[in-house]
Amino acid sequence: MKVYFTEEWVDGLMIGVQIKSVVFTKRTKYQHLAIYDTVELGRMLTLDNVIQTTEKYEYLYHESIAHVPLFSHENPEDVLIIGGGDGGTLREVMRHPEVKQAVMVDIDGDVVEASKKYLPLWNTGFSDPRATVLIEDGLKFVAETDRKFDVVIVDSTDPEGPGLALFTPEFYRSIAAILKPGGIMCAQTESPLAMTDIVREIFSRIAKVFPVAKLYTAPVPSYPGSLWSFTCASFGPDPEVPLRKPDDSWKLKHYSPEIHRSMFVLSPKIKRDIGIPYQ
Ligand code: SPD
Repeated sequence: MKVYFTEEWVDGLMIGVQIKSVVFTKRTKYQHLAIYDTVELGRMLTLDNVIQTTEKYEYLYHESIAHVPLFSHENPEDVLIIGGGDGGTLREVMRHPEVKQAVMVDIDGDVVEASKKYLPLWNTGFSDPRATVLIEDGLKFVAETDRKFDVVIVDSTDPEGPGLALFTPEFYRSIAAILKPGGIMCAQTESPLAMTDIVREIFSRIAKVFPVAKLYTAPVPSYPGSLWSFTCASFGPDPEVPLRKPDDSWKLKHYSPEIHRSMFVLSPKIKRDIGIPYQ
């Protein structure tokens, strides 16, 4: 018998992923966590029945959310990741030799522990001596910390449940306050094809706080719409321009300086739908 995990992407449209086995499940303090082995997507982590990361496609998301802000910053020594409990973003951040300290703040310690144990492809950054993992509320951390960062990456869940607070104007204002001069924020900002109204609202909130706010996209076939957006924002630096390039030894699968620039090229429809004010 074939067993499928299903996720309703939008009203009237569902994705089904055939499951080989259930690796781990837990109702944590915040959400329902599940890790599966699947027929087509390899290992897969879901939270509240929403696919967060899959072995087959995780590189598209994590290389895009990490390397765009890091390569467009002059010297990213101090990096903050809010969310990112599976470890994929931390893994990509730790590839950069410029990074002296990376702090990852995730609200759900169970997600971090399960990822360390069951997601070997994602978890290599956790053991890097430059990395510190804090199990705390990201909204509270950015509002209260005295530390300043060169790059802040918001690798959140969708704007529902525990993730909702990480899309508020208050949160973006707190991030603006903890960026060093020349700093860059990068947030995952949902699907411009499947969730147009939500992306439009999130982008407008970010653009009200930061004078430079640029949306870019990457294909992520396991997420609604199969095209995902990220928004980089700053008080000066242009996130479209890569200042360095990855070492060949990193063996990246998606990111390159050419892809970096191309990710900011948006279709006329996406620009119109989201209200992108630049060419
Ligand atoms: N619809 C799911 C969006 C998930 C975005 N965050 C994924 C976290 C991967 N590190």
